[in-house]
Amino acid sequence: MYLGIDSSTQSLSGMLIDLESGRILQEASVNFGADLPHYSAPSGFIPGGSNGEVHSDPRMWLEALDLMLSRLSAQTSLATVKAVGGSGQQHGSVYVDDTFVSRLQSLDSSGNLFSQLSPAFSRATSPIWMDTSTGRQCAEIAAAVGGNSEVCRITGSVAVERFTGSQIRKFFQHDPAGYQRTGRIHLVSSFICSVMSGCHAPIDFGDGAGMNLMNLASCQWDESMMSATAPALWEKLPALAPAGSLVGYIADYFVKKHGFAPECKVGVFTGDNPASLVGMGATAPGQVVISLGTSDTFFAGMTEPHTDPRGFGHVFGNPGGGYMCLVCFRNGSLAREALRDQLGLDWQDFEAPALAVTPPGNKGNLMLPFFGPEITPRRDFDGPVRKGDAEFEAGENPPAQVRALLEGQFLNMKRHTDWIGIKADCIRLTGGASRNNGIAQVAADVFGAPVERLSIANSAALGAAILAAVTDGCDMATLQNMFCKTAADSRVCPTTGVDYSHALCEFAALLG
Ligand code: ADP
Ligand code: XUL
Repeated sequence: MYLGIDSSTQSLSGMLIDLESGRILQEASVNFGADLPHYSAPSGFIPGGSNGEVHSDPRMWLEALDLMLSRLSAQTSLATVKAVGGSGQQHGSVYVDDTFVSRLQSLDSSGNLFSQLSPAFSRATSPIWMDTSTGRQCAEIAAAVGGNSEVCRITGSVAVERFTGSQIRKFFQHDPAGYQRTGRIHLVSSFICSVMSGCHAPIDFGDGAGMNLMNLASCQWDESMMSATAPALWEKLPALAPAGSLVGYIADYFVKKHGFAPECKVGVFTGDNPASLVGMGATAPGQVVISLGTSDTFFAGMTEPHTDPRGFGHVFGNPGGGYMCLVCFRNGSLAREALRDQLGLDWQDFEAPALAVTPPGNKGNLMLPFFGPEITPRRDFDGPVRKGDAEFEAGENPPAQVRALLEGQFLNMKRHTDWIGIKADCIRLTGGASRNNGIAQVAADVFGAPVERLSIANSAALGAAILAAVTDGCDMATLQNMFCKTAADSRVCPTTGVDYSHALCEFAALLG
């Protein structure tokens, strides 16, 4: 039995897989908004941050970890779990002082994680990937290393607001004493892994590449990027290690509290997107994945690291070896939810009547589908921009609004992934919104390719569980053949005769 843990934006989930039967044994999930309402973070982050700041409370992640493991162990004994692997929302960072490891090692299993570990936080809240507040710090970092093309050459991405480097620089500038007090800066992934293993865990090359600090060619922290970011940073960053590396054995707290065996291994955790690449069986180059979670992402394995000339896409380490490309869109599920709620609809209404009564192309009604700041392209929007007939532009005609939002999201995705140069024969779809057949149909139509979904929906947690087994000596490709099967009736083919090339030009013109 292997356990995968995914700590994502809106929830923390666990998945137990069994290699003998090739099946999932159990899943458990904690939704931050619904299960932990006392953090006042209905979508997993603290609302109302100023100037684009988006933070989460790391105590919430700890409380969720205990709760998820209690739920899982109430259903299945965890005593035969041979290894734990994991993934976390990318870029988010957790700041701890020098007492962190001693606190980890003296955890009392009659208490809980969040109250015993919270005194170790040297920054009370954690900036997450939705944060767009560090434009100034990005410009300073890029200037210090000779421009964004140099940052991109070294790290695989230009200096990006949500990436950890500019967030660290902002903390150093705004709270130098807090920065000084910080002994280690973890990513969400390496933070949860540290808690599970009772020591400072390393960061893998998939998540490490999302920091603007790792040299993509050498997979080492880059001297010039670190000195452009903040002083003495090399003392505060965890080690780097390939995916599948062993970090250690599970901490005694989890043995006593949740019933793990002391010999249960803990593998290095990775980012949710690299884990999803594993869980979608897409680590080998050629297979494109679209994930429709809180963020919408488009990613694929890559042999050589070529970068996005527009500067919006990224190259990360691929847990299967080599590289992966990734483009992330901030207005994903939360934009779909905003429109759904504005129109008083539910998800079923998206499929029918909305998409059923409107034709592909939406009679020329087009939307820039941004309900807040967007990162691809990087723009601050206050709300969607509509272009079409008078009724549509006035926000009326709900079915046309729904279709315009979805077509706009996929047209924007198509436009900003053209640099990758993969013409996919078939696209694999995952994430919460992928179960919606109407949304899947719009994706197939806009990309002009069939889409399919896997029988296991939570691909990040599945990828994390597969990586746990890899840590224990299993072969990744064999496990992917076993678990990453497409669901029987999940394939959606593009509608005959539909062509979005004109709409794509119109969309690009509207975007400007
Ligand atoms: P994350 O891992 O980023 O926290 P998930 O991949 O779990 O997010 O996706 C959660 C989102 O999926 C929810 O915010 C919700 O908007 C969306 N979702 C869930 N079910 C549906 C559905 N049937 N149709 C469209 N969207 C859905
Ligand atoms: C990727 C990104 C998001 C987060 C949260 O660059 O910012 O996809 O990983 O899912």
